[in-house]
Amino acid sequence: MATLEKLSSKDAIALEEKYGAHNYHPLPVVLSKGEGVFMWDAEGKKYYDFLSAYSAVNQGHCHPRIVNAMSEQAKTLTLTSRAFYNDMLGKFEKYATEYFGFDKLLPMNTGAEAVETAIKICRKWAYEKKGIPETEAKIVVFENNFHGRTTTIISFSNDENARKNFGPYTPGFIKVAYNDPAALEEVLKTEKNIAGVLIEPIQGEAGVFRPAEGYIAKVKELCNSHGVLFIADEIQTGIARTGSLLAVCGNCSCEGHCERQQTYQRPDMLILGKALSGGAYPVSAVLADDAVMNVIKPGQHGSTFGGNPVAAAVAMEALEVVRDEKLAQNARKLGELFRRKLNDYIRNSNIVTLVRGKGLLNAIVINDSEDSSTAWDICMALKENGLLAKPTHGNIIRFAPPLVMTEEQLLDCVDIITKTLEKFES
Ligand code: IF1
Repeated sequence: MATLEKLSSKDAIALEEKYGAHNYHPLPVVLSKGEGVFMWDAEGKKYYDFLSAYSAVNQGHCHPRIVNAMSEQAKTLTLTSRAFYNDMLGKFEKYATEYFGFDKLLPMNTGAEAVETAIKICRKWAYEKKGIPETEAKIVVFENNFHGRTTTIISFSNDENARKNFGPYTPGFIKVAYNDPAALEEVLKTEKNIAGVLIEPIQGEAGVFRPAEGYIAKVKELCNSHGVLFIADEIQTGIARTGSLLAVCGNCSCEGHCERQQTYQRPDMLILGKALSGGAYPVSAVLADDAVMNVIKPGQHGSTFGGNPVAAAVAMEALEVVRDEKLAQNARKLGELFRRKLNDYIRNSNIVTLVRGKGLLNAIVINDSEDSSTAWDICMALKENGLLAKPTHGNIIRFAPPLVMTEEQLLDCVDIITKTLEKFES
């Protein structure tokens, strides 16, 4: 079988079924090409992408500038390891730290690795700067969190499917209710040896759950007053997805770092992944200031591929595209339009309960039980009608198109979605 030989959808699925581990339950569509907001299946049928690879492809599929940066760098130098310097990493670190407004960056590859990195830095900081007794540090996390799939990260998940039979679990985490400032305050007041608070500014896997206005500001304030690190996992919400560069930027929709301190809840550690590369390559990172990042010394953390020259070139270009194409502003504008149009529909709907989200990270809740197949059936029908989205939790459908979408395209998609939903009304 030649590597680039084209397979039919049926054959491609059969191969995965037979030779691949069954750790996913994909929608039965086999994609073979992507461009901007569109994807094509193996038979050439065209679809709007309404998932963006879980918000990794914010800049659109195969963005020519990102692909060009990747291929030019791939022809020149791909990997050195960190045993030696490469002439791209420092440029990326300077670019990204200025872009996000932090002193330093630590590069990794996947989101889960960056979360692990932040946990390690937080613990080390707690022992060396805060004087917490060794092995006693605790990190506060939240009910229904999703931060990845390593053994440590699933240790503090409350999704049984993600967790069960993968123990023994890593200790040192305290779970509190999300969107409940009093619960967090209580834990910070009563528990000893808390090192940090790890939070998603909007909970993605939980069904695009957006906390009350002012909640994140309160979390930051509580972290500051108790001397613990405020750690934001913006792997899914970051890089313009929610209508600002970061979800912690609040109301500000400028592209790139700015000093609008009233709405910006600056984290002590910022975790990025996914769209940091526009989906072209696995690139993740942790950003922090010197007082935190400098606890890491040579030999204490790293990765063979982290900070490789292709990743550096791709990430710089991906961030530059976000700024040049004003993707945060576009996500904000189209997100408002999308929710307005869907709310118009929902007013007279029995099948959809509500639409929620921020920017172009949205979800609808289907009026059926969590174990029903309705959301799945709707996604199958959307697929037939040329739009790809995925259910979460049985009764929620996430809608997260690439941010390079035009208003005309979005209205076309709203049309597909509402016409599809109409068929499910009772
Ligand atoms: C899968 C969800 C999205 C994340 C946050 C860290 C990571 C993720 C906030 C880890 C990853 C993914 C992974 C993907 C499904 C997906 C997801 F449905 F589970 F919640 F996006 F919505 N922090 N999210 O959302 O990043 O190691 O995967 O690079 O298939 O597990 P990763």
